[in-house]
Amino acid sequence: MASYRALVMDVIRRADILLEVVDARFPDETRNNYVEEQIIRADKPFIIVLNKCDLVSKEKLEKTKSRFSKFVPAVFVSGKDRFGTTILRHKILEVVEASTIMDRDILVGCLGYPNTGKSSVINGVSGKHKAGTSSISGHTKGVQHVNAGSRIKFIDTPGVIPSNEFDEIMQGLLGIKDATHLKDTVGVAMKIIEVMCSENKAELESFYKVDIGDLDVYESLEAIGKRNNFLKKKGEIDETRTAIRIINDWQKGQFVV
Ligand SMILES: Nc1nc2c(ncn2[C@@H]2O[C@H](COP(=O)(O)OP(=O)(O)OP(=O)(O)O)[C@@H](O)[C@H]2O)c(=O)[nH]1
Ligand SMILES: [Mg+2]
Repeated sequence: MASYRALVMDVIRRADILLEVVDARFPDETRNNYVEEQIIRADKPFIIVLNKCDLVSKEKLEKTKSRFSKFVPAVFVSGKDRFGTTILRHKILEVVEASTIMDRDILVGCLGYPNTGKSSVINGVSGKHKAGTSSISGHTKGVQHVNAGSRIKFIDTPGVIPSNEFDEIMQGLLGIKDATHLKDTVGVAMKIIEVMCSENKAELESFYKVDIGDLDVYESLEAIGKRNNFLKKKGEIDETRTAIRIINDWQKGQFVV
């Protein structure tokens, strides 16, 4: 815990501007109060980067962006598709008032929970795969500098904010733990179904070619298992196998919420 705080403080101290990278599907949950307070206290500017915007409908993104923008500049991007990265580059230069830093590169610190896509955002803005990324969280080990050209230099950090702040279900939803590391796979899969049924049921139905209609969450999981022919010896549905499939599909980014 102490080392996480020390690392956050060190990056804030060195950077001219901070990016707080959040998962656009869970923007409130993946903002971090402690980090924001420290940035404000250090009197450094920051931008909230709503990453993974390819997995969220345009309407929801716009709503979140305008809600956040009342207090802090917010930009939505997809590090994966390199969407919004030019806007982010311009925003960085605009917010930091580049004209006041004439004699050196602008240092941009990137902070956020594990797996929110910090390294992917840096790569998206740099236009190159300079920062290592992985679907397994904890990929970025130490602090790394990435030169993005045109006077921007990023400080990439490991997912330093402790992910144990999240319960297991949320760790599954955020891809902090993959299916092999989750104990309650059925619980996580049921939460994914619940989220999809409230946000975009049609996508879930068409992806698995099932008709969910009025089924409850568990019955929906069973319907998906049945459709995939995930059966045990006696013909009952293999709920664990079904749950793992749903978690893998979710974490691969198959569903837009
Ligand atoms: N769909 C989608 N997936 C993304 C996006 N950005 C990152 N990812 C995926 O999210 C996972 C984590 O991306 P990283 O860039 O390694 O995330 P990070 O925050 O640097 O992770 P750590 O260094 O482990 O903390 C990878 O599987 C990426 O492919 C995005 O914009 N859209
Ligand atoms: Mg990383």
